[in-house]
Amino acid sequence: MSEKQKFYITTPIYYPSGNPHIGHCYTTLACDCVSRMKRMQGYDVMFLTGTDEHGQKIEKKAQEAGVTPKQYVDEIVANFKKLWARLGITYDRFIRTTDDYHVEAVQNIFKTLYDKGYIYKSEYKGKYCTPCESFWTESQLVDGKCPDCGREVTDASEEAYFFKLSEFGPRLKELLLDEEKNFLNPKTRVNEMISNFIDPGLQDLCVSRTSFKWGIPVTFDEKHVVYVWVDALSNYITALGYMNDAHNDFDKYWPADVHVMAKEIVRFHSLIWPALLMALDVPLPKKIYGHGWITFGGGKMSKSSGNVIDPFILADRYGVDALRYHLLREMPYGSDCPYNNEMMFNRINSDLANDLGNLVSRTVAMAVKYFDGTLPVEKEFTDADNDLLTQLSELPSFVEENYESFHIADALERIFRVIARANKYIDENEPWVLAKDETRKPRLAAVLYNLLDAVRRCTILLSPVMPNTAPAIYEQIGASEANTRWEDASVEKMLPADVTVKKGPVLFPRIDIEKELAELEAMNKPARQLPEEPLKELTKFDNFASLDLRAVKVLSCENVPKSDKLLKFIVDDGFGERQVLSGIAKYYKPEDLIGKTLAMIVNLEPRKMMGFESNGMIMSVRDGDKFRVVEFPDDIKPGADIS
Ligand code: ME8
Repeated sequence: MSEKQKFYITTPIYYPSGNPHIGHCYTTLACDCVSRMKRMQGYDVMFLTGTDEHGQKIEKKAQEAGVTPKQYVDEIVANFKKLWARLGITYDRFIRTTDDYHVEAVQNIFKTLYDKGYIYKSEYKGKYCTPCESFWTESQLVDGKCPDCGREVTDASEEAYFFKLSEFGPRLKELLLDEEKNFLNPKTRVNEMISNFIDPGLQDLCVSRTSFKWGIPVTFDEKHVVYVWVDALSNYITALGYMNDAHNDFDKYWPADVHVMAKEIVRFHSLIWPALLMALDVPLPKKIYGHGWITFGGGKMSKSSGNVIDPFILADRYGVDALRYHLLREMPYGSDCPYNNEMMFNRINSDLANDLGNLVSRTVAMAVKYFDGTLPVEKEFTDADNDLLTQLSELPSFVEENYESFHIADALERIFRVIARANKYIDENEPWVLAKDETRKPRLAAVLYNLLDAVRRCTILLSPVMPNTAPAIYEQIGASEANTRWEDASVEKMLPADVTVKKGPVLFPRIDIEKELAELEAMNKPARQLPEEPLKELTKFDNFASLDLRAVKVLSCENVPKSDKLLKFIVDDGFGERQVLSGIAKYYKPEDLIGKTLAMIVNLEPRKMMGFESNGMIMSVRDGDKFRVVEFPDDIKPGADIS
């Protein structure tokens, strides 16, 4: 390449509403793999990642934590950066949407769209929950009620700015259907976008909010903040200096070569984002890739399911490259993939320890054993080498195409097929038999040389995925910088004819699966909770006998107004109905307790709480920092005494 070609690749900017997990790792690793390959190919790469820090959700989380939104995100952003450093992510730029230059640029973008007539002021109509101060759409409601608190909602409207998304339907459809551009991948997502969104008719998009503060203010109407997706999507150009002075490489890197993300946000990237760019008269990104999800036990990740999936722990225990390899190898193109530790251990044992690790250690060990580590120059190559060599020569272009189009798992699968072929080549050629016959030494040297060169070529292609392992392998097989550039994977017999190998540590120790699973599970168990109070002093039986403990049935249960602690019950105690209060509103929804049979002290003196009389006490048991009611099976009759 005379002048370096540029390559601009982005991950989504992640919400720092919680710490990063394995799902965030996948996208970032996929982008890292492609960036590393492109750099090796001589491209001038800009790999952008970052964090999307505004919005109501983060405002709320910060409030709950008792800190400012900025304090809240600062801590989590630091964890994202720490994780990317731990995983060897080679991003070139990290954007935070709270960075001043981004804020200024988004304000400029919003104003430009307003001045051009693409943004206009109107009324936002929706369902409003007054206590939550939230607008909901019809489809977000649960049983017609607020999805957050379950209360009634009312029709309401508020002043808001709208983006004329509806104007862009035809141009967006043309873009998505353009075979040559091949804009949105995988192809299946094109149909989804067209039939679910474009064909039914795109609605104008509400692009400002007044119900919360944590966002970028609209400069010409300060009670509004910019809708978080307009703020977020703009990062891909503001990070390069679009409408700001902090950077100066917009002309150099834009349009992006590829935006990478998971499927749930493809809609924002393939409809709203191009429409915003069209309105701004900015060229469109070249490609969008929406991969599937890493799923955890059929959906949500769960600490109690025995799946330690803290990426820091996995990287520390099994190595960064093993984790990188596993995630990239397992995720099929465009579809979902479950994560569990056992799958990872099997993958490490079979591919990395058995196939790759053994190939390297056996080959190096034989070169040491039969030739003291340095191969003789005289070699006898034969037709028996051809199959391995053909497979090796077909490999680089396949891997390049598949990495670049994010069929990373397919590329890795193919590399490991060739590694398996090399292992078979050892068995076919039986070096241990050749070694017994002095006249076969040139053949033995050729076999070992072919193996070392196969390892060299495969390792180059693996290096974007396993950047720490590659140099360790090069050292063992006597490869150097001069024969491990990207293009060297396509060149046969590049190792010196008298190559010298060097035994090294085991690349991937085998994992004792049962033992590891047990250890991870033990790490997951919460430490035993010590009782908060010491045991009380001994007491007389009569004291206990004076308490009237009964099973009671809950007839009704509701929240006490203005109290976030108390629930008000009407219970059947077997003799009649009574009202009782209990401070367990944080742990139960009232409706979940109705009909249950609970344990209660029924002869406590009445007591008033928040204006209501409580006649007795419902018994609960501590569960960590929560309380759970003591329940009996349904067939226990109300009034049954507890002794
Ligand atoms: O959506 N499997 O941020 P986010 C695979 N701020 N990928 C996963 C994943 C999983 N289980 N979980 C997360 C946002 N991801 C917006 C983006 S961009 C202008 C604004 C990855 O923190 C995947 O890339 O919810 C997904 O699209 C992204 O994290 C969502 O991150």
